[in-house]
Amino acid sequence: MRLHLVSPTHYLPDGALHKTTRYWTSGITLPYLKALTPAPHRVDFTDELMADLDVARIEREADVVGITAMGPQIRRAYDLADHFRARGKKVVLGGTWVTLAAEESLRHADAVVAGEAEYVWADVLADLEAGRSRGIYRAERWHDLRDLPGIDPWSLPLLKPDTFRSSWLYRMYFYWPIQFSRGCPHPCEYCAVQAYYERSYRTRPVDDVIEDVRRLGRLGARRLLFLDDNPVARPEEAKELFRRLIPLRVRWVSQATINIARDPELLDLAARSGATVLSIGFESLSDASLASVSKSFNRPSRFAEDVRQLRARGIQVIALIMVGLDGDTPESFAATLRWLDENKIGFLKLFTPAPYPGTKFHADMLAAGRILDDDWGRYDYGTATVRPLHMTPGEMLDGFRRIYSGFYSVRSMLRRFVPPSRKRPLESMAMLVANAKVHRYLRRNPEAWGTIS
Ligand code: B12
Ligand code: SF4
Repeated sequence: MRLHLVSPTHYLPDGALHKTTRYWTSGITLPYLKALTPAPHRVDFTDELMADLDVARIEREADVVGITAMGPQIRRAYDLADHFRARGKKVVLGGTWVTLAAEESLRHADAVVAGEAEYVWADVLADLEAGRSRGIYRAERWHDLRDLPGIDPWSLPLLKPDTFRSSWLYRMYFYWPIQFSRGCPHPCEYCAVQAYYERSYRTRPVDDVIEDVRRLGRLGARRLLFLDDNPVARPEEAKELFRRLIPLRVRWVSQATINIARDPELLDLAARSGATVLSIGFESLSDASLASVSKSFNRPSRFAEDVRQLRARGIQVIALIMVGLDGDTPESFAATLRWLDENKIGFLKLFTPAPYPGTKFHADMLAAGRILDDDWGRYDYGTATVRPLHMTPGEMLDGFRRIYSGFYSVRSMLRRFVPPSRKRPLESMAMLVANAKVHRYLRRNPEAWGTIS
């Protein structure tokens, strides 16, 4: 059969499709599914974020359309699924959102892959080819992550291969995705990752990851992005990886919990192995807010020292902060902005609480009658989708915009980047440039607060 795999983009408020011409990294879902697809099926794919979907060609050539989706993209995913099914294509949906809303997704598809595809994808395709479907396919066990099929790195959907070969600037800009672990053992109630993986956690054999890094190195790729949600959940395994990375002289960025800053050996190894930027889910400076979503392990009283430890090793911090949780009041916003400034946070992503389906947070908010909007297309982290406890939705959004515009103001940038970090001044400059770009982007696109990535 001929397959076309799609990662949709999301709709803008005016109904147009969000597009970009350049992106600094790429997910691997589509090339990875291609690598997983057994012969003799043939696979093409499109990431709609940067490329337009050739709908007429897919209608003409494809037998099966496979669609993944994250967050608000799900609305476009359902629209595309309905469109292609109406034209006689077999449609399969999969990915995090679909897994946690499998019954709903099946209303738009011939088959749904709930959870990992490794053990079920071949069966799905065999069934569709034979003209049948079991509906929702769910593997009986997690994959052990050994010997994962290798993707064709040049086919990464958001990479510009020619530009990578010809431009040193682009080589500094693009981070090649790799994966060390899947899942997360923590209980944060709003988090789709722990819900999808049922709080399980696995790492790949370090040898396999190192082989991926060497392979990328042979292409000239020295800047890497871990797609992991929490690569340090098992510190001893992470330390082994970091030790093995040191001689390879790469630079890497990742998400991680703040726990990385509380284990000096782990943090030293991370820095020595090339960690330059870490996205950390601080979520809130309020203990009550953190407790309300079961993230008390974060402990705000330690944050300033944690950030100091990271910065002392030349690691820039991207802070992920939720605005309007149950311990927050309208007074929380100014305090949050002050903290971000004082601790010289490198980059900021704010999130209004978004009750993603399948999470405990969603069930709780539904039971409490606090869900304000059930249009999935608006679950973009910049919309009031739940009623906050100690402020109005309007006050929450106002605070959200105030923190963002304060943080990306020229005054805050000067406070945070002058004088530049003496460790890794180049990375510090790159972060300043990223701040300046957001500053400009938000001035030109005042509606885009919810979509900074
Ligand atoms: C890279 C990435 C991005 C990149 C994507 C770039 C691109 N287009 O390539 C960027 C930064 C742009 C991004 C953006 C967002 N992202 Co994102 N992203 C990821 C990340 C880190 C890795 C994805 C990946 O490549 N995984 C590796 C592959 C192999 O795993 P996988 O996708 O899960 O696929 C496996 C299975 O799920 C299954 N599968 C998946 N899709 C399909 C489809 C079919 C047909 C089949 C059969 C199987 C299948 O098969 C695979 C093998 O088992 C994930 C977290 C993660 N660890 O996965 C978050 C994640 C997917 N993102 C998420 C979110 C919420 C977002 C945003 C909404 C955040 C925001 N700031 O607004 C935006 C959405 C964009 C938008 N506004 O429209 C959530 C999704 C939650 C949910 N319930 O939908 C995740 C899980 C992160 C999280 N911590 O919650 N993201
Ligand atoms: S630590 Fe991060 S990835 Fe893990 S459950 Fe909490 S929010 Fe999710």
